[in-house]
Amino acid sequence: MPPSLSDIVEEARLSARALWDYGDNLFNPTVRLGVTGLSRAGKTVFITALIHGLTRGGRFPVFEAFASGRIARARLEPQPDDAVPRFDYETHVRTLIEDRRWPNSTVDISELRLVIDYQRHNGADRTLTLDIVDYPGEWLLDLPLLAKSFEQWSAESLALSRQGPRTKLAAPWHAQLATLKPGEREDEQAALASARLFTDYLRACRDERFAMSLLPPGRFLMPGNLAGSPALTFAPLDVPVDGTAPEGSLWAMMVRRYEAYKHVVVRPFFRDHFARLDRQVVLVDALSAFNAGPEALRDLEAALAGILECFRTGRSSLLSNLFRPRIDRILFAATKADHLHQSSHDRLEAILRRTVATAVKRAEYAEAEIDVVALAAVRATREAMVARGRDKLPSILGTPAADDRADGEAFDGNTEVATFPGDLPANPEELFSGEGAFHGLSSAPPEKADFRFLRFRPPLLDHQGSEAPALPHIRLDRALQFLIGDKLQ
Ligand SMILES: Nc1nc2c(ncn2[C@@H]2O[C@H](COP(=O)(O)OP(=O)(O)OP(=O)(O)O)[C@@H](O)[C@H]2O)c(=O)[nH]1
Ligand SMILES: [Mg+2]
Repeated sequence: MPPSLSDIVEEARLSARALWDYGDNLFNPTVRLGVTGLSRAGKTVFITALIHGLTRGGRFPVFEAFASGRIARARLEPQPDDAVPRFDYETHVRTLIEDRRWPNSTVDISELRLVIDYQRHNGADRTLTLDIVDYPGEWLLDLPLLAKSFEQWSAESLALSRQGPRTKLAAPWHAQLATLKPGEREDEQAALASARLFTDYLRACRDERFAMSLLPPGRFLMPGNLAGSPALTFAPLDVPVDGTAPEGSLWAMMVRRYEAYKHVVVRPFFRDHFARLDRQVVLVDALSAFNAGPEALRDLEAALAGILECFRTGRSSLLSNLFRPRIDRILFAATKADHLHQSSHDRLEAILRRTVATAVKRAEYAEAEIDVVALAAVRATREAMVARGRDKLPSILGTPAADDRADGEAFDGNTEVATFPGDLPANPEELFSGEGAFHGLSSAPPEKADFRFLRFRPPLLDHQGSEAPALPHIRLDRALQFLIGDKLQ
C-alpha cells in the first residue's frame, strides 16, 4: 500500500523531532524511561519512591553509582513536553510520608525530568537527564486494534466474554446486545447504553476478585480527558467478521467510532510517546493475580505477551516505521513484595520470570535485554517470628488502613498487626495449574487463611533530626541499576 499523505506528514514530523532529540542528546545525554503497568500495579508509588530516593539520599547499596558516591546531586527540572501533564511528585510524596496514605489513582500520562550530576569512573564530571514517563499499561494493549477491523475486534471481544468467569460478568451487556439490530438505523441511545454496559463488564473483570488484565480498549477504563466523547462511545456488535455495514446503520456508526478511537487515541500515543522511550519498566501486580487464581494468572500472562508485542522492534507488522520503539532494556517488576516474607521474594521473581518467558516465546521476542525483579518501592511492613501455639511462624507486621477489615475484624488505622503471608510454591507451574493456590495475607493462622489482601498503610518514618528520612524499600536499587546503571559509568 502506498503511504498516505497523513503518513508522509507524520513521518516528516517524526524525523524532525528525532533530529532535535538527537542534537539535544549530543550535548546533554537523556534517557527517557517509561514506567508502565496495568491499573493499580504501583506506578505512582514506584516513581515517587525512586525520585525521593535519588534526590533525598535513599539507601541503594546495589545501585553502584549512587552507593559509591559518584552521584553528586539529583534534582528536578521542568519537564520538556508542553502537552504532557507533569507528574505531581510533591503531592504524592506528601501523601505518602506526611499523611501515611497511598497516592490517589492516576488516569493519564504524566512526565517528570530528573537531572543527575555524577562523576564518571575516569573522574570526569557529567550530567545525565532522566525523563520519566508514567503511562497506563492498558494503552499498550490497544496496539493490536490498529490491525483489526471493527468486525474482527467485535468477534474476538465477544468470544473472550464467553470464556470462564467472564461469562457471568458479561451477562447484562450480552442481554442488551441481543436486543440490538446492527443493520438498522443508527441510534445514539443504543450506542450509549451498549458502551456503558460493555464498560461495566470490563470494570467488573478488573475487580480484585477476578483481577483480569486483558481488557482493551484501554481508554474505556481510563478515559482521561476523552470521557463521554464519541470516540469512546462504541461497543462490539454481533456482526459477521467479513460483513459490511449498511450506510446509516448502528453498525456503521460503531465502525466510525472504532476507527476514530484508533485515529485520535491509539496512533498518537504510539507515535508521540511510546516511540520515544529508551528504557522501560513494566510493573506487575502479580500477587493480586495469584490471589484471584489461575484464570487471572493466565489472563495476566496474555496481557504481558500483548505488552511485549509492543516492544518488538524488528519484525512486528503492527508497528509501522512511524512508531517503532527504540527501547533496549525492559525490566519486569513484581511490585508489593513487602506483602511476602523475604523467603518468598526469590519465588515471586521466579514466577514472574516464568510468566514473562512464556510471553517472550509467544511474542517471538528477542530484541532488547530483559530482566525480572520482585520489589517493593515503598516497604510498608517489617518481619518477625510470631508465636502460634507451640510454633514460631515467619510473619510480617504492618498497620492496616482504617477502612480495611479481615475476618470481620475492623482496624483503627494505627495499630500494627502480625500477618502470616501466603507461601508461594517453589515450582511456578503449581500456580498456573491451580494446585498451589496462594492464600494471600491473613491475620488468621494459615489453616484458615482468607483470600484477600490487607492494605497496609505506608510506613511510619523516624523523623529524628531535620533530614527527611529515607523511605524503606525492597530491591528498588536493583531496578535502578538495571535501568540506568550503564548510563552512569
Ligand atoms: N505495600 C505496598 N503497597 C503498594 C506498593 N506500591 C503500591 N502499593 C499499593 O498499590 C496501590 C496502587 O499503587 P499506585 O502506585 O497508585 O499504582 P498505579 O499503577 O499508579 O495505579 P493507577 O494510577 O490507578 O493506575 C497503592 O494504593 C498501594 O495500596 C508498595 O511498594 N508496597
Ligand atoms: Mg498512578
